[in-house]
Amino acid sequence: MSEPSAVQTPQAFSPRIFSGIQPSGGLTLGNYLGALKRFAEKQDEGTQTIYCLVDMHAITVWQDPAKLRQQTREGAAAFIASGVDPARSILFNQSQVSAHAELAWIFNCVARLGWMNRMTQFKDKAGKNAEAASLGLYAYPALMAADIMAYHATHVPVGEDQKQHLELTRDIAIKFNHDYGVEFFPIVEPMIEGAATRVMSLRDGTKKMSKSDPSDQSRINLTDDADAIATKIRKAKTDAEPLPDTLDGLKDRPEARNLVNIYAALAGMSAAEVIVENAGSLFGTFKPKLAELAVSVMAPITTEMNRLMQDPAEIDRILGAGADRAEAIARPILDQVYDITGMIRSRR
Ligand code: AQP
Repeated sequence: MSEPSAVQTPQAFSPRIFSGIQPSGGLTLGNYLGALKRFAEKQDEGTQTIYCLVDMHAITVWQDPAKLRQQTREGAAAFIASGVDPARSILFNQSQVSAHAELAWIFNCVARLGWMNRMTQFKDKAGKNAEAASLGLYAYPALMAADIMAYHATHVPVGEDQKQHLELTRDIAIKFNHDYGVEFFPIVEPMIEGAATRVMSLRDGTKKMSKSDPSDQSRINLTDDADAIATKIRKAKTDAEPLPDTLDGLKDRPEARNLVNIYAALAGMSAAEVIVENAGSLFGTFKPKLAELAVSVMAPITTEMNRLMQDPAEIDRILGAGADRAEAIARPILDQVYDITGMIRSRR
């Protein structure tokens, strides 16, 4: 008998994993620990994995065209350097498969304004001047639902920050199925797992580490060299207390908790194990140890990314081949959506 899949599907859909990352800037340690590292692990567990550079999501805020192209290739290099194998996973950029945009329109007509108004990411990103935000930024979660549902994906590995969007994806699928009287879209399961589901800023332990934070000191970029990583960790905001001997002792110490979580995720340990191993350590001792670990994990990834970036044509070829494979799955699903919704498809 074969091993049971690590992914359990609650209904009559074959397990299929989909996830994406925006090429809206250089990727961070948060993207690596919360997403990329886990994407490679999921691929190695044997479920079909589809991964996407969501360039159409990226333009919901202004992107310089030349930079967007560069960041998309760099993102693809980051996926591959992190262990995503384009022969075993499907790796492509979103805009090459028009099913995403087509299904997003239909979902725009399923999702309710009241649901969109509750999305905290829109509020965070639009800030105080929501009137000036793009319509695309507002509709972002419907496009994300389309990304996932265009493949009938059942499981989505993401960081904690995407939980609300995945709940909306479920709501859209439920409403579509209900309105049209079908069991067509699966109800997706978020996979928010591991010691670093929310890596925080190195300057403020209450804020998510983000590629768009104006302070470069707040994040570790996948392109940072060993010196930059060590300096950023050394300068990371902390407190003067030693590490406690139980996790409870980190309750009101967000910066300390963040560094412990990062250490745990990089070392493949639980945060509790890190505390047991380092109880009583001052940050003067813990930070160099963390820096050494971070460099040893990140340096091979950065080196491999740099090597892959020497050949942008090969990256474009990989993305194109991935898009062909993605299209072959999404197109028949879209054809059925048009049929279900009553759209005539009579072209030969
Ligand atoms: N700090 C984080 N900790 C854990 N996971 C994270 N992710 C992002 N930041 C962290 C996860 O990475 C995946 C891709 O995210 P994204 O690029 O599509 O968008 P985002 O979540 O909005 O990430 P950023 O870095 O904050 O981008 P900007 O600054 O452009 O908005 C997701 O699975 C996310 O959970």
